[in-house]
Amino acid sequence: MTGTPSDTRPPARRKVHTPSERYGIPVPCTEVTLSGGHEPFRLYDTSGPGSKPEVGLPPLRAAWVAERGDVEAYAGRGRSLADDGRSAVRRGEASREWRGDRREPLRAKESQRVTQMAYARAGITTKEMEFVATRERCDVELVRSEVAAGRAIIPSNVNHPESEPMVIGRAFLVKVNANIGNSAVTSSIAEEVEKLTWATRWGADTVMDLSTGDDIHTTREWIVRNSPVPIGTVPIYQALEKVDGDAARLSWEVFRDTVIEQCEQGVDYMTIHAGVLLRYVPRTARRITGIVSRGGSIMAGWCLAHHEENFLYTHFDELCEIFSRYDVAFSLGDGLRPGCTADANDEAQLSELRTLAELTSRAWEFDVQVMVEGPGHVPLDLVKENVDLQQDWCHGAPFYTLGPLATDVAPGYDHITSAIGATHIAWHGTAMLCYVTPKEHLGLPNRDDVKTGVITYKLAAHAADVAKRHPYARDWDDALSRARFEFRWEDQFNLSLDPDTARAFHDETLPAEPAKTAHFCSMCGPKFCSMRISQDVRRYAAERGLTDEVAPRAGMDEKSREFVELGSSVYVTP
Ligand code: IRN
Ligand code: FE2
Repeated sequence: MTGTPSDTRPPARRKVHTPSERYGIPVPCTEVTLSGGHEPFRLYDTSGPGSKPEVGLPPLRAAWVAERGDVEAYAGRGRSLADDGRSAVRRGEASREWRGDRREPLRAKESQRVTQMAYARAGITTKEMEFVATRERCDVELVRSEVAAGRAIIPSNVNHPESEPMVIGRAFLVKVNANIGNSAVTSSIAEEVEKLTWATRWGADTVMDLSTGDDIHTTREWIVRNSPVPIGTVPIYQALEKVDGDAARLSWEVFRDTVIEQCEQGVDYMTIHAGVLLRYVPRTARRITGIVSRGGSIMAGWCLAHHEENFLYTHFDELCEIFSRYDVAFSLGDGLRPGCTADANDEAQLSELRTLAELTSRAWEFDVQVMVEGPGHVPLDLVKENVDLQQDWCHGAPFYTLGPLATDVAPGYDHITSAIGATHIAWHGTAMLCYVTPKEHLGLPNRDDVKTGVITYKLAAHAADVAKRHPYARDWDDALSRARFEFRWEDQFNLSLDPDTARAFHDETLPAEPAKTAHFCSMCGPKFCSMRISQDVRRYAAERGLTDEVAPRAGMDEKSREFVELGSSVYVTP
């Protein structure tokens, strides 16, 4: 594995590359070397090649974008808008050489649409699609046709050549997004890059930079240049900073310029709360928790202050034009999502969803890729209805849900309350899950919270993949189960989602090296290990040429004879 200083993965896990079928593109994965003559096992890998933060990652896709011949470099506006970087300089971070914004941004040549959807619909199989098919171990035609139909997206801004393509769609592995980002109160740029690297190391498939406060532009530049996964943002947050936090002063123009600035930097998808219509706002009045979406409340505030329709809705076609020139995907925001189980699936939420469905179709007219955001807080019995309605109304566009939390009573454990809902919703067809950390509703996640959130969501996503009978998912489970049954402890650790924790827990009670090959662990001890006993049963059967089915009976008959012959009795004489 590429070595960041914090990288403690054992050498039994290493990055290898599988060449893609047609173009021979090297596609990374983690290879786990197994003991006992077992074939190595390959895991999906999101960690990227590793980078020095001040240099950034190599531009893997730059040549692919260039050779299509449909983009041009131009003098972008990002640079002039980058003056918020000055406070980073004041904080002493300028000593790190900042590469960002020196490159000229790319955009589509006049009247071209450079989206993966446009190519897919034209019958073109891009290198991005091929990369994705190799990663997912599926036919590239499945990728192309799902993207063409709008049922899957490959977020891939032409200005984020550092990203390793990935696909979001219900026909593919369920993906996990991790949110990072500083707030006005805490955390530096370097810390945010570190969180990005940390999140992708544990398997985050995309990362959203939700920075607010100072240095939004500079922070994002560092994040995009160092990110091997697609980056998402909520541009209304930065637009609000530009008008000093006064939602009423927002305008389409300020918002549009912010979006273009972020398109030029390479943001791959953007949350746009265009479904919060003026007439829907009163429908939230009787809720317990009103509007909990930040973007949603900003837009609701604007609509009420001006008594006008949401400018994201009225200017939606212009946004589509812009997105189609960079290949930025919409993540249609659920600004009216429920913030508690009592508010789930109410009229406000479903009205917005109907509008998001209308906007999905409009974006597709521009060949712009779309996913639709979903709740929030939903009791388990209402989870399936959410997916079914979204899939039906939005013509199969990928669903991207936040949790949902299945109950509201466990602050401090909301990664778990939400993973319960997330597993169900992913099983029923959600394509990507937005993680929730233990700090949800309480504070800004630190490094440990990011890891806990990612691992918790990876297991929710994987449980859904297993339930959806994704062949790769079961293979992984089976490889680990075999290792467990055969007491290949190291293999078990190395195949697990979090080898460090698995190993540490085991070593807490049995730290000695021989315990790594022992046929028991400290949970049941050597005498009561069910796996050891069933191995004995199998050995007994094999030695006597019995099938597994009759072995226990025959074994017991023999044992009982031995027992009786020894003169033992279970009866206690009175
Ligand atoms: C995902 C699904 N529904 C909401 N999300 C995410 O919530 C969204 O992508 C963003 O990362 C985060 C905050 O969104 P609001 O609160 O501005 O809606
Ligand atoms: Fe919440």
